[in-house]
Amino acid sequence: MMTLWLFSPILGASSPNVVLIYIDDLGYGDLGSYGCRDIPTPHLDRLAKEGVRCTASYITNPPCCPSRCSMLMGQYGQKFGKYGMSRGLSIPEDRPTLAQFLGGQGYVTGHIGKWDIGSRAQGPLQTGFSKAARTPPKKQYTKRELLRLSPSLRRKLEEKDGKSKYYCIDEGGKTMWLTDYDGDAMVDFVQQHKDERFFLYWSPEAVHSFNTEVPERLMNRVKSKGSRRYLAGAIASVDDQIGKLLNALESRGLREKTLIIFSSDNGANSGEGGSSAPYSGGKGKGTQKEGWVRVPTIFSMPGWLPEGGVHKGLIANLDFYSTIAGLVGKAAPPHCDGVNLLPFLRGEKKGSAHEFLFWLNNEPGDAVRRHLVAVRWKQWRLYRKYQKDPWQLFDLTTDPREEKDVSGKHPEVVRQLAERHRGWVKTLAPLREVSKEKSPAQRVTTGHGWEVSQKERDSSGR
Ligand SMILES: [Ca+2]
Repeated sequence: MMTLWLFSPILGASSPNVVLIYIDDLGYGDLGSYGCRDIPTPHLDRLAKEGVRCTASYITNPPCCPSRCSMLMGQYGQKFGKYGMSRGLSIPEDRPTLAQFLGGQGYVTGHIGKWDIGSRAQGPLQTGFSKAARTPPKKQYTKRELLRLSPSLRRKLEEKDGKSKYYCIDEGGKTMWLTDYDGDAMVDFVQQHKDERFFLYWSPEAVHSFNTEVPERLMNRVKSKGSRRYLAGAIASVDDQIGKLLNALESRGLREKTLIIFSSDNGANSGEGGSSAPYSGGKGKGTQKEGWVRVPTIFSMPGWLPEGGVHKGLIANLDFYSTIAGLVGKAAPPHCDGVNLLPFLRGEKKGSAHEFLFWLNNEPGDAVRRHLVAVRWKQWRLYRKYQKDPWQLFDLTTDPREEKDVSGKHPEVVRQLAERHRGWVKTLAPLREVSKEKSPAQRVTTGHGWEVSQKERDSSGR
């Protein structure tokens, strides 16, 4: 019966829910299901066992801000003039965001956590979300508390006038770990909307630096050594929230009606001890290598997607939009560059959703270390830092750490991929600059509970 439901048009009318979880700086090698051995993540391991793990999942527009913009638009950022960080650059208003698209399908859409999308005027409630979790007030360290901390953490906190990054104050006035607070908000959202079709987007501050506030109770659970213990503790806390979410869905009979997508906005932060294994590179000094753009990604919907599956084809975060559109039985809007991954994840279609993926991150104002021009095709990675540089070619199957440039051995592969890149560049919009006009920031207010959009208030009295 499940199979019939899956392959029939009823899918569109059956109101599947979607929860999209987008971790900040989680590396390819930092999850148990991707080979990590020192951080226990039982709930994420279970999610992988109850779903499909993608081994070639990419962020075409790293880091945080462009990654999130292209994900929410389902489109290469360069198609709307975003070629790098360009924080504050608006996202297009002439094509629907993923949240607007799902709102149009009758979904209640919620956001929790970090935003970092679009212009100051484009908060979650201005870009299609029906509601957004208010930002809880941060813990304020007293002078006496600061004195008890390690000198390096004290310095970091003093730079922020003693304001915590990862501890907040809950509604009852108690100090609480922010990631735990977010997890409770996810459960609250599921409870409030269990009888509706919903889309929930959780983008935690975790596991972005600095993680040195991580408490011993989390670090005691990991086997990691040295400074990686902090990051590992932060990842263990993310895992706790996945446990809360799975429990919230299961106890309400929603687990098989909910697609969970779990991914990261860019690759590992090696400065925090993050791992890109078996690849090299990552945030900071490693942005020229695979580890900066390749991330763990899991799709789980028991009964509707294979369990314990592995998908090796090329995918990107801009596919989430098209995949979710496919799930609700609709074609993605024409602007989308992504592919509906469902037939690939179910094994009905073989091979790669994308034959090629492209990078052109050369916004003049962005950090020089992040400039990146690249193409992925089959086992190959064609790469150069600047347009003027000669191409380098790496075979990721035999050389995952990109230590041997084989461009001289395979000139035809270089020529053909370079030609593909030139063709792709012709489809892009010109570089846009961040407007200097200072419109009022439409941020979610500090407090507790949910901020609800005007449209949502008018339409439903929720
Ligand atoms: Ca990030």
